[in-house]
Amino acid sequence: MIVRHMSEIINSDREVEAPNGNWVSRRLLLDGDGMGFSLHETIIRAGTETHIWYKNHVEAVYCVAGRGQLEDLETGEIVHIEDGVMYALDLHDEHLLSAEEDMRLICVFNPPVTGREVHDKDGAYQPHPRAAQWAAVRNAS
Ligand code: 9YT
Repeated sequence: MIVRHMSEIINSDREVEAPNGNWVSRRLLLDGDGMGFSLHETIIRAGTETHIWYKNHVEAVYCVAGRGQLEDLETGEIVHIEDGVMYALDLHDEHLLSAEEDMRLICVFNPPVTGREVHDKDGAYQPHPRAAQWAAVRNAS
């Protein structure tokens, strides 16, 4: 069993700050933990807007505090985010994520994030080293 407290994550290698300061990600579970997903608590800072396009991952996000919105850049759909809202980027949906208040989000990635990934110029994380294997698993389900 793996047991961790957030106090062990903060100020460790598992705490990753966006270079533009828009968010901080506290990575409770990573690829090396062998769970098949990574589990993060992310704080999206109030007043920020972030372009995100996870071409190489799927992500589920559950908001437990704060308020903001997501704009789907393909469909134009606006999703209002607050405590209790979950969204899943099952189609690698390109979007803008903005926060009116600091938002506390619980995020799950597959393939798992491996360490200290931050967004590239397109808003993506680099592919997992065994991305093809993970794609085969997802396609089989
Ligand atoms: C919601 C979202 O994807 N925010 C960006 C950071 C990401 N959740 C992470 O790496 O924790």
